[in-house]
Amino acid sequence: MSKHDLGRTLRTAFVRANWAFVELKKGINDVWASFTFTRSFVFVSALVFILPVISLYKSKYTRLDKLSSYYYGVDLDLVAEKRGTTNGVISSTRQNAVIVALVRNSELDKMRDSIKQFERRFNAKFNYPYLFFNDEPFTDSFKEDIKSVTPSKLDFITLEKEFWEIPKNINTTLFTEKLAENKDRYIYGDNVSYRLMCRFESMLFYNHPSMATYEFYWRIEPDVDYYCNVNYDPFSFMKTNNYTYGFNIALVEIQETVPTLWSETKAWVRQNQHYLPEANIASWLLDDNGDYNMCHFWSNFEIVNLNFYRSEAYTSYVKFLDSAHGFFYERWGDAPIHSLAVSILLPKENIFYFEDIGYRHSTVSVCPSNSEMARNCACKGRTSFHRSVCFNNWRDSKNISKRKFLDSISS
Ligand SMILES: Nc1nc2c(ncn2[C@@H]2O[C@H](COP(=O)(O)OP(=O)(O)OP(=O)(O)O)[C@@H](O)[C@H]2O)c(=O)[nH]1
Ligand SMILES: [Mg+2]
Repeated sequence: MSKHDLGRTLRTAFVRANWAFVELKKGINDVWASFTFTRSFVFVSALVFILPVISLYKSKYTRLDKLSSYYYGVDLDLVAEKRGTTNGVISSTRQNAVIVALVRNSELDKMRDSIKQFERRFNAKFNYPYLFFNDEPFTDSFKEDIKSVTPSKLDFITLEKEFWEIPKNINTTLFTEKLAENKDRYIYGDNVSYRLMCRFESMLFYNHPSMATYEFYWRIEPDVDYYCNVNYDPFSFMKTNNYTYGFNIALVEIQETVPTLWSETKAWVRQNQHYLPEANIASWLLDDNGDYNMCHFWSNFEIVNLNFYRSEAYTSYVKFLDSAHGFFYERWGDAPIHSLAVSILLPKENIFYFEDIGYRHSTVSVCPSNSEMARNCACKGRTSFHRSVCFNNWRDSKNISKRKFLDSISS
């Protein structure tokens, strides 16, 4: 219906309603009844005019949500408004940032799907470059296929041996025994490449020469979903607000994979107290006895200022862990290691929870619980992991002083 037709219909409706009102009122003689009739009439008329306006307002978002699968983003970005950027206007300040995936050739289809969603939801508006790591050379078809879904700059890196090898000081016999022992105890219990992946993600990737020029990175993986339009630049947002680490899911690690991670971490802290800030947010990772409660930021999604990983403190921590051999004799994951380091070496103010970036990995998905944010997302009907014990720990946690932290881990 054109604006002109709509105006004419409304005028006609108004004249007819007026006529009906006058005619009906003629039949009412009692003054009080006449007053009540007038009041009811005004009320009903108001509803008749207001309801369509409300529904138009609501359907605007529903329509936009549907349309957003065809267009890159929505016009009105409520999250960006919250974040202090103006409506749909994309900040011109680009960061030195890169999207990074470690991936196998065999995961091409799933990687392509992740990139397609990532482009549609975010990167088509910003064109940040991608960097793909692999322990084997990428096939031509992998490269061509990925090129076909994004115009952004792409780097395909075959990892040199030093980024993907079992260190010389790992005792082969003991390692074989440990793999056999852990085979049925937990997922990837005897998987060697999974351990190399965790070591690479914990302590190597950010120092690869191909990463040297980048200050920020956003980790992506094959077989993930991005539910929300991200119409602002999270890298700029982090830079402006002095955030070092960004996450969107927090959950519990399998205890059997990290039996000595906490005792090694405590040993490092005791020897390296000079690296600790005056206050940190380790409280969310500690139980009542000062032991590690297994919570962690799920690192398959993370947006990080790489200066943190490249810092003297973090480097010292992961080298210490590496020399304790837990990547191999146990199965330490990069998620608990990143989380322990970030939470011990930073206060809460430097860590950001990206509630607005709805996401799925494996069987766990998150959607904004904030209804304004959810309007940017195709999340309807999905269950969300927001209420996990670990997330609640994080939400309710407060910084503790360096002294209190050291006291709490002294036993
Ligand atoms: N090139 C390469 N990539 C790997 C290897 N192992 C894991 N990856 C990648 O590293 C990332 C994490 O590995 P996943 O197997 O997904 O590990 P996960 O997320 O802990 O486990 P899932 O819950 O099973 O997904 C993914 O992007 C994988 O594609 C490997 O041996 N070679
Ligand atoms: Mg995965």
